[in-house]
Amino acid sequence: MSQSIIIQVGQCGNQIGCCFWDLVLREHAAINKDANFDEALNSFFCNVDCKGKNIKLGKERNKIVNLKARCVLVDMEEGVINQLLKGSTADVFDCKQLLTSQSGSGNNWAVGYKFYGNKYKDNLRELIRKAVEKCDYLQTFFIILSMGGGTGSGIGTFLLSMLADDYPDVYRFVIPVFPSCDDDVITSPYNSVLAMHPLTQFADCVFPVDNEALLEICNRIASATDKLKSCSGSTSVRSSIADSSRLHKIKPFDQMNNIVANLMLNLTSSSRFQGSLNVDLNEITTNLVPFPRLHYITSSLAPIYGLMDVGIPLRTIDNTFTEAFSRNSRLLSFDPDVGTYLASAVLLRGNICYSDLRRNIDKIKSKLRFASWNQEAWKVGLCSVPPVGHPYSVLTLSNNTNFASILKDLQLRFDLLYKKRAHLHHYLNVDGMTVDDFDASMSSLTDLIAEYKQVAGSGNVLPQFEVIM
Ligand SMILES: Nc1nc2c(ncn2[C@@H]2O[C@H](COP(=O)(O)OP(=O)(O)O)[C@@H](O)[C@H]2O)c(=O)[nH]1
Ligand SMILES: [Mg+2]
Repeated sequence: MSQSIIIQVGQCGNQIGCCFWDLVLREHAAINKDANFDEALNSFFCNVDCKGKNIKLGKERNKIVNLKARCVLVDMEEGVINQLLKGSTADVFDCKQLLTSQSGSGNNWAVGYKFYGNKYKDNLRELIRKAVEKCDYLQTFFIILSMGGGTGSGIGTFLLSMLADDYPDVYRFVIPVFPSCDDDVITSPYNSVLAMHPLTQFADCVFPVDNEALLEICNRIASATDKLKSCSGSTSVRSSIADSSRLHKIKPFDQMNNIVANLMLNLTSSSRFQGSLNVDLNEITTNLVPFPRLHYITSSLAPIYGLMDVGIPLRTIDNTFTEAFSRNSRLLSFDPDVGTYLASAVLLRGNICYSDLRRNIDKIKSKLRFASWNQEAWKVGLCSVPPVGHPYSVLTLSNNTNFASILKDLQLRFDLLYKKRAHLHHYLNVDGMTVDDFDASMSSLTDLIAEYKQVAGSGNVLPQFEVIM
């Protein structure tokens, strides 16, 4: 089995990454009762002896000595990573695999990309090299970041361009959190548009989520849990995230991050476990990305379980399917029904028979509009290992042209600031940052929106791509 390295950048990237490692460890602990270091673990973890030396997976099964996550932690302040190093998953992080600084990027993409990117490029390259050295067959880098801040969006996309240069044959998957309209960062439209440029140029696949959709899901989970509690006669709990956070001593973003971590868990289950119809990560790119720049894959997930919904009754496979395709399960707030599906995938986990799968796909397929030149654009994956605590799960992945609506919103919000040149001086004060960076990023975004429009309609113009001879 191949290996992946997770690069978590900035506050959001590190907090989601931490949730992912927690869930992955739980999942493997539930399955791997003998505590053997096996192929499944090897894909995301190293096994390290008491002197810190890497024990390679041999022909003989090895006992687990110390599991270390195949990851690199980057933040330009110390607080978040220091918290991770005190948390319940602290042992899984290798202290030599992190880079922090003191003052942060001040919600400014230019500080992240241009200033810190340049300052720390050798350190970053060295960290990545060390993580790569521990792999036998590295297939994918995952980068987790937020688009709205400065470090994740800036250094995260700097790293992406560096990986494209240094490891052109290794897939680059990005999980970005897009800002919502009422985002807490005023400069988030600038940061997001500037980050979109390298994301479109250098990523193989991007799986965008947004905080608006994640928060809505959390609110629904909380009110469903309340209903269950009041039905069963226990003390009623008010359905607010703040309340549930207090009750369960969780931080405000924890539940939302848990959902993103579940997306990653399901996305990577086939590369960690066996299945009758396994979909490897390279197949996702081949099947879901018909044109290189149009590589934004939206997702929905069922059952969506945060930290609160223990006790929600188990669903049948048909219910799980219906739930996965409902608007309530989308991890990005946009409407795919308005757009055209360029390709779609359903990744299932659990003991599901093929006829159940076919029946459900046929039922749903007739309701979705696919591109005329690709009516059969369905990819199906079946991983036999179910998620912990549930018999099945369904992850849907879609390349839908209405992703352009998210981009248009970003464009509008960017324009409002940019027309007045508001906040611009903070960016232009950073060495190497010019107005050209803004204009090039905006023009790349405008082109991307136009390309989605072209493939959605019957236009003859093909999306941009380079053919390397
Ligand atoms: N879902 C989620 N969003 C976050 C988290 N932390 C920050 N954000 C969002 O990310 C954006 C700010 O980025 P942040 O990651 O704090 O900046 P950075 O540290 O400079 O990369 C804002 O839109 C925040 O609402 C998190 O843990 N989870
Ligand atoms: Mg930060």
